[in-house]
Amino acid sequence: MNPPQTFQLTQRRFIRAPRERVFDAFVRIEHAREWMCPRGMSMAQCEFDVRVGGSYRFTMRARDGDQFTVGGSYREILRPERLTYTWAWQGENMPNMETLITVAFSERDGGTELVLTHSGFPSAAMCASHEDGWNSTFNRLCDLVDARGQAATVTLYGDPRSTYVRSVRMGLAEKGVKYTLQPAAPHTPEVNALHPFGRIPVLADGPIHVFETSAILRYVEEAFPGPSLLPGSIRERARGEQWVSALNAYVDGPLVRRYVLPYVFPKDGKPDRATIDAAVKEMPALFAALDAAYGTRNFLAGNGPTMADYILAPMLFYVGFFPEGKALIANYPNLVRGHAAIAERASFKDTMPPMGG
Ligand SMILES: N[C@@H](CCC(=O)N[C@@H](CS)C(=O)NCC(=O)O)C(=O)O
Repeated sequence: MNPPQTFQLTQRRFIRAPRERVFDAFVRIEHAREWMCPRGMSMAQCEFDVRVGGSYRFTMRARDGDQFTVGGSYREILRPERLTYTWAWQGENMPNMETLITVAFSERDGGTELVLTHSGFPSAAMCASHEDGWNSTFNRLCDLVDARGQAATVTLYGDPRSTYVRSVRMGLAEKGVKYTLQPAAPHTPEVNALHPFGRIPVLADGPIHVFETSAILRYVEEAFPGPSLLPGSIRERARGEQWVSALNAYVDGPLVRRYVLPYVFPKDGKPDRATIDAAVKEMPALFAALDAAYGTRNFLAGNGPTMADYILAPMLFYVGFFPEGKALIANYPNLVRGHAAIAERASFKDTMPPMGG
């Protein structure tokens, strides 16, 4: 009888750190507990007996308290070239299977090329379900051993003059996430390859790509520790979500696409007056809605700045540069006060778009 078919995944990562350092990150418990689980999780408990035949076991804990325990035994320990160990999820609701992991470490371009082979999955779906977990886990390994830390894995593609790019930059700054800003214009081959509609921003976290500002900010919120980008209560989170959606659907169009952009990119040397004038007519109702949303607070939702504020602030910043927008905003004191509160923050000041040119 033929043995049952099994499936395997292979991942390659170039890591800017010496091979010994990368190898040790797998076998030294004090290093492993810093990275050996996907982003947004922590190592709750960890035991390593690193010798051939020795066993290991560790528990990953998600933010919501869910725990996942994995264990196995070491088959081969060849520092710094190769490590082989078994991997089995434990607990009642986990798949009952023992898989095998081989990690090969080779020196390349002053760093290490790591090749992970995770084999023995009983189904293609089970195999595929481990892909993102390893991607995210290796991002953390890079954060730990690459001298550039998170900036080695987190890249934001976009133009720093874009309102939405700035919103993400503000969220990253508020969260304390280091990143590389990769200048990229909409609808270029580079962006089209990452975003099906060719828009900016796109966030890359190693091989993981996320597009759409609100999705990116959510990813940043859940993947990284640091101050929350969301309000604390269910009601306020819904309020924040409501404003994120409304800003994208009803506010960005008239304020940015049909008011700011015709000034910034005049057609035939002249701003398109008809489009601008029509957008100006929409402004009082928009500003009144936002003013009411602020009420006596300085934020659109909750008691501190959140995603909705990071999406609105870059839009208002540009509107205030042009005469009609500037004059109209001044009639809405809560809006003025709320914007002034965000404009005070380092995340706003440090992401000023380059002007002119
Ligand atoms: N809904 C998208 C909007 C992104 C967007 O429109 N970005 C602008 C730059 S601020 C862009 O890529 N514009 C190109 C275009 O409109 O085709 C998001 O939330 O990220």
